[in-house]
Amino acid sequence: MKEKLEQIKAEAVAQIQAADAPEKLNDVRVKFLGRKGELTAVLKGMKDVAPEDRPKVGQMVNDTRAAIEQLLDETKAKMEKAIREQKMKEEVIDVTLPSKKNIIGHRHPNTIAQEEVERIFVGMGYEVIEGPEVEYDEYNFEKLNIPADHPAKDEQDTFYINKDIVLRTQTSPVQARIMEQGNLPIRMISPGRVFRSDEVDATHSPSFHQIEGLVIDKNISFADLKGTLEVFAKELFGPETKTKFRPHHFPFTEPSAEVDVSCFKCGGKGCRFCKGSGWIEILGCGMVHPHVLEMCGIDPEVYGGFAFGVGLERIALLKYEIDDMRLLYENDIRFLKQF
Ligand code: 2U9
Repeated sequence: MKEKLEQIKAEAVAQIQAADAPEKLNDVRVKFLGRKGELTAVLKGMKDVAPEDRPKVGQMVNDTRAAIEQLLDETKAKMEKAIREQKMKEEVIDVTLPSKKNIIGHRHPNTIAQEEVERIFVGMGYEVIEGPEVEYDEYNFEKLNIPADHPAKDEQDTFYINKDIVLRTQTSPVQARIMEQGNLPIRMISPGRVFRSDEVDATHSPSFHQIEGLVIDKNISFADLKGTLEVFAKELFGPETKTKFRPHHFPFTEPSAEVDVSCFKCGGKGCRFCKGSGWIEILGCGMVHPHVLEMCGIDPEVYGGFAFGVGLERIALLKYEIDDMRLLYENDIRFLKQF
């Protein structure tokens, strides 16, 4: 019996040592210790053992079972540890590798230019106020001193929704609405999309963007307008920039002017960029017409103010030396990424 048990134990040990996976160990466990296993078969044969030898044989069987069980447990633990270590090695995370990049697009040159203009005026104490793109004719034209028979109202220049409602042709109606609210003084800019029935070419589009500014207070003079726009031009195009105010006409301002800046490419000597003149036109401006003040509920005897308007695309084209406005609307990421 003793030999038989030793033989079983040796066989089990050999098979445990040969096992190369936890499942194989389980097979060995079933084969030797299971209900139909070899050791159980020995126990069942106890009835043939002389009663006086039974405790001794029983002890031997238990010792053999314990030894096999212990070896199985130890080998299983070793095996699982090795597997875990191997896995840790294979799954190692290199935290120094660059992370996956999200494709997040790029800010549009118009947006960059708008934020730059906003930064400059907010720095001078202006509020940024936006308004509706679809407007009453009354606010877009009438209150801005553009009466029914004015050529600016021409059907060919304006998108009409019906006879009273238009796609705004300028952002001035936003300012007319703020004036009507009557909280004075006013120091505001209104950026936004405007619409005019223009053919598309290198410098025109039926939809473009403006930023208009308005200041209403007591004792505002043309000197305030000049000083403000000189600061603006220097901030936008550099401290060496000179400004030139040329008389002009707008229905909503009197007197009115167009403003040129010295060419920031050649410094004013004349080059291809400024078409040899040394100057580049950037905006229109003027003192708010008394009639506009009156129509918006402000007493022109007490209050006065100035206003100005810039085309955002024009600023973007100049600042980033883009020679065709259509590039701004194609949204080709290869183009946009350059700014
Ligand atoms: C109110 C009163 C007056 C806004 C002004 C201009 C001059 C101007 C153009 C620039 C290029 C339009 O985008 S553009 O084509 N604008 O020259 N805009 S004064 O005057 C106002 C605005 C609101 C109540």
